[in-house]
This record gives sequence, structure tokens and C-alpha cells, in this order.
Amino acid sequence: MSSTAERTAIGALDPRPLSETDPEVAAAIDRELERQRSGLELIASENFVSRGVLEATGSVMTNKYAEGYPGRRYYGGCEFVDVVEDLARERARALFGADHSNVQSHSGSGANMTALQALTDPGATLLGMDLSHGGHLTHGSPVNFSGLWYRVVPYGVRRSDRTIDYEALRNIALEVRPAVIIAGASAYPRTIDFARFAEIAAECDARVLVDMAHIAGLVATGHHPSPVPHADVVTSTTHKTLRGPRGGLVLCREEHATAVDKATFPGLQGGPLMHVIAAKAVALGEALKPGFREYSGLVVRNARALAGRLAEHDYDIVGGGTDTHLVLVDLRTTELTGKDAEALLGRAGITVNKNTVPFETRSPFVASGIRIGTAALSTRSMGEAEMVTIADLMDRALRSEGDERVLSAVEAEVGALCTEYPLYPGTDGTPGGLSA
Ligand code: DSN
Repeated sequence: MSSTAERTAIGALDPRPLSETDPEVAAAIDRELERQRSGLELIASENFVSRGVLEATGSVMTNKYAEGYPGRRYYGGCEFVDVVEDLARERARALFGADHSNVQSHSGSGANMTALQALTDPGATLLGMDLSHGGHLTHGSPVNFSGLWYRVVPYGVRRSDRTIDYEALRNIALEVRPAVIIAGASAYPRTIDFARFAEIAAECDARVLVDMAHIAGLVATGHHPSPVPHADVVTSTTHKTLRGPRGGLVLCREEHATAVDKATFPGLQGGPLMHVIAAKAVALGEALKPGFREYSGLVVRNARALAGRLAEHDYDIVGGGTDTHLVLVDLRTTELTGKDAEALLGRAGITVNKNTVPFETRSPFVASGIRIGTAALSTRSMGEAEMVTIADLMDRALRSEGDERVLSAVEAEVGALCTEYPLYPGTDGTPGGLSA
């Protein structure tokens, strides 16, 4: 029999914590935890998951291969991963009222690839929202698989109020008669009228694909109208307003269930990430609880408060406000580019991303706007009063012209706010640390 020393030598079942076995990686994780704790996270696509989601993501289910679906796997030993995948599938169906769900997509982009493969063939015509009007890369950008494999015709927002121009969309649809119309966005703050998309699609015999990645949590709680009754297929990520682990999700009508499952596996993916699926089950379970409805309501109220205060400081709010978690600021009324603004705010401990805006004239690396979201800070329990304070802090940083004294003063106030609303208190942020 091998000794403990011999077992440790081959790296088997080493009981020591990561800080001892790989201090470099452990130190980077510690520093990331400290960064998340000490700054104001306003990236619209990010959130902070629960201890339960972290535990499941860091669990032994990462060890398991499970190609196939519950009860129909290509590997033995799947009885417990089947439990979590069934829970995740059932909770997704219940939360969104869908006929069918598939929880295996590794990402939102993968989910969109799956949906397009299930609904149509390469070479087909798609309508997707222009990237600079708020769409996503996978909705037809020429540099993405969607633009390379399909014939894409973009639609967008009106110049006058920068909201979706449904009449122009209808005219394009009637003219090009697409196989699929993609609704959904990554940088669009207002309510999307999914029923209108479905009406237009019916007129030209197109399928409707809705990517609800950004608003999934709000849809789950009725804070944004649901796309499910109007769409053939709905895709999402699980880590934005839904507050789960990083990953994707596909919902569909019963008629597309087999095509969606086949497109996911074996069409586009091999083994599912069972630890992530376990964490999706946990997050979907959390979203079914009453507290999540209160959380979503806070996310939306916070975004309104932030947008309202930024408007009082004379920033140009795209779409005239927000109905969601997201605020898009067009900085062309200032001297700043999106890149400048992201950097200035970053120096003050406030994280946002530069973003293109409708009718953009700059490259995406520079961009004329910033995108802001309230999902993460709402998880920290910050409310509308804090959003007003944060808008004031942002304004001071943005007007600072890079003055270190101003930026340091703002950073100190950011730090004080973060201390008042602690993140993962009393833990080291790792699954082991959290359960200790
Ligand atoms: N990268 C995501 C976002 O930030 O919106 C979309 O995939």
C-alpha cells in the first residue's frame, strides 16, 4: 500500500488548500475577491452569485463526463449528475413557463449557435439588431459565426428617440423575408415588445429567436414582459440578472425540443459541464423564491434612480431612460470618449465598460458611450439613495480631467460605501472557504 507521502508526491488527493499547492493562482483569486469587494461593480452583464452557487460550481461534479441527457447517457455513473440536470431543466421550465428547456450550453453565444442550428440552415437570411444599436455579436456581426455563416440584414433604433424602430423592422422583414428574426440585445435599456416581433415574423413566415440574456432575471419575476409566449426559441445566459454561474440556457416550444437537444449535443458540444449545471439548478431554485422578485424590483428601481441622477448631471441617456437593469450613456455631449470614461471611473474604483452607441462614429475600442448596470450592486443590497450617491461620484470622476486628488477622494468614498455593504463577509471567497 502506498504511503501518504507517496500519494502526495503524485498529486493524488492532496488535502492541502490551494494557497499551499499553488500560491500563485490562490493569490490571484484572493486579489480578485478583494477587487470585487472594494469596488463598485457596474458592468451590466455581471453579478455576484450566492454561496450555494459558488459551492456547486466548485464541486466534484466537475469530474464527471455525461455526454447525452438524463437517463440517456454515453457514460456510466451518471445517476447523481442526472439528478441535478433534471432539477435544472425542470426549474428552468417552471420559472419561465416554457414547454422545453436545455441547460447544457456552455455560454450565451453557444446557446445562440444552438438555436440557429435548430431553427435554420447555414446560408439562410437572418434579421438581427445592429451591434452598435445594442445588438450582440452573435446576432449577425460580420466578424462572428452568425455573420459568416448566415446572410444577415441588420435593424436598429430610430434616430429621434433611439428606441427600436418596429415599422422599419417590419419593412425590412417584408422585403427580405428572413428565415429567423432575432430579438434581444446587450445594450438596449427599454422594454422590448416581443409580441410585435412575433406579429412581424408571422407576416413573413419567419421564426422568432429571442436572446433574453440581459433581462432573464427580470423576465423571471415579471419585471419585463416574457418572450416565451412569442418565440420559437429563447436563449439566455445564466449569470447576468439571473444571478447564476457563467453559462447558457435554451428554452423552446415543444415542436423544436428534439432539434434544440440535438443541436446542443451532439451538434455543437461534447460533455456538459455538470458542476455548472448543478450551479444553474441552485440559481434557478433561488430565482423561484419570493426574495428574487424583490431583488429584481430593486434592480429596476436602482437603474431608474441612477439614470435619473445622471440625467440631472446633464448626461445624455440613450432611449431617454431605462425600463431594465441597464443604462447607456452617450458621451458625445462631453469631451470624453467611452474609453476615457471607463479609465477615469476605473481609477476611482468604479467599473463600467465602454460601449458603442446608436449611430456610432468611433471604433468599438474607443466608443462614444458607457454601459452601466445595477444587478451586481443590488445584490449587495444597495438601494436608490446609494445610486444617487454613485451617480454623483461618477460625475465627479468624469469631470476630474484626470486630477489625482479628485479621483483619490472619489475612490475613498467608493471604499466607504463598499465597506457599508460587504460582499462575501467573513469568507475567503472560495467554495472551501465558504463552507469552512
Ligand atoms: N459580453 C456580454 C455582455 O457584456 O453583454 C454579452 O455576451
